Amino acid sequence: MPDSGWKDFHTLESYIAAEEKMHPQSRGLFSHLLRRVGLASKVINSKVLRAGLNDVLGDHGATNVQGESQMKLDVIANDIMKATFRWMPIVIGMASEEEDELISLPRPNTGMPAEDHYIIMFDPLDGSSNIDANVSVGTIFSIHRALSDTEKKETVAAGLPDFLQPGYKQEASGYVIYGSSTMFVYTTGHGVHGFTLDPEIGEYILSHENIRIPNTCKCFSANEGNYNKWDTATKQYADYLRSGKDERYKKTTSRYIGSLVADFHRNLLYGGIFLYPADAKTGKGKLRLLYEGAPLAMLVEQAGGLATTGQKRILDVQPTELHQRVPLIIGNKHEVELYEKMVREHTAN
Ligand code: P6P
Repeated sequence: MPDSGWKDFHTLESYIAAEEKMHPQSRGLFSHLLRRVGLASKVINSKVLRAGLNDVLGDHGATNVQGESQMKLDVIANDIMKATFRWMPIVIGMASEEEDELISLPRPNTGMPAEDHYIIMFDPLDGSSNIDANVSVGTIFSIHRALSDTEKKETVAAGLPDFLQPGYKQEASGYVIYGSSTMFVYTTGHGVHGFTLDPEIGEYILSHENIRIPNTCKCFSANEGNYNKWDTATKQYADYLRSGKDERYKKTTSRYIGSLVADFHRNLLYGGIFLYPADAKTGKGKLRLLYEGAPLAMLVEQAGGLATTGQKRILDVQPTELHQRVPLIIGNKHEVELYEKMVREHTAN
């Protein structure tokens, strides 16, 4: 019988179902939530692909809580994410980069304990300032179990503890990159797995199982236009990597897209270090902890890498507010540990 060449293949749905079997007590509700993230991303993908055609480009005219101008696609992607999860009985809250406050959802009488309910946080369309130039953009998501076992919170503040959990407690995290192809990359703590969207059938097909970040620093990724705003340790670190003094960095090249998901995805596959350090003046970073730093930190650690603020492992940072920003240094374990060493040495002097 001639062989057509077809190999066994997993879709996102079948892979999630296979992972679910690792949890015999699972009711499949978490898997359903994860699959819904995949669905939402397909809808967002269809909007991103047609951005130039639907006159959705350009400024939406509003600004978000970050003080950033909202591109129309930001708003559309945010609405798609909210519409996807709002009705799910196991989702009791959402938070978004595009929403000033958290969205607390009524606790239906599911009869299930609190820990079988979840909150989801997301940056619906990261890198959106690049949309008009057709640069890759992405969706980043983070899922935590709900902590409290109370009815619908009467105040937004009462719901906050469910969201202000350290990154090491995430149940799952991932991103979708809308690039030359669309990929869904996620982890539930059992490795990092990548799925490529086949536009002909509208299915995510397993293409990158058990992604491991190569132990080579192929890319140095930072907005070097901010060099003069960096603190001394960061400047010394950048200078050292670029000096070529160390054999490890002889072939390191500078690559910066200015779209976090695209920069992260490239470094995850090729090896490298991404830095968005604190501004020496404000002492603050630009990127947000809960729906950018923490989800990517979970992924990179599952892939053998590391993520730090410079002083602390990102996954150990105890959040204090919904949209808090952190310095983010993320990528190869060797390079992250070298950065932390330089920061310690500089602080000690
Ligand atoms: P800068 C995009 O606006 C974003 O939030 C991230 O996707 C990206 O890593 C960062 O900002 C780029 O910031 O200051 O280098 O333009």
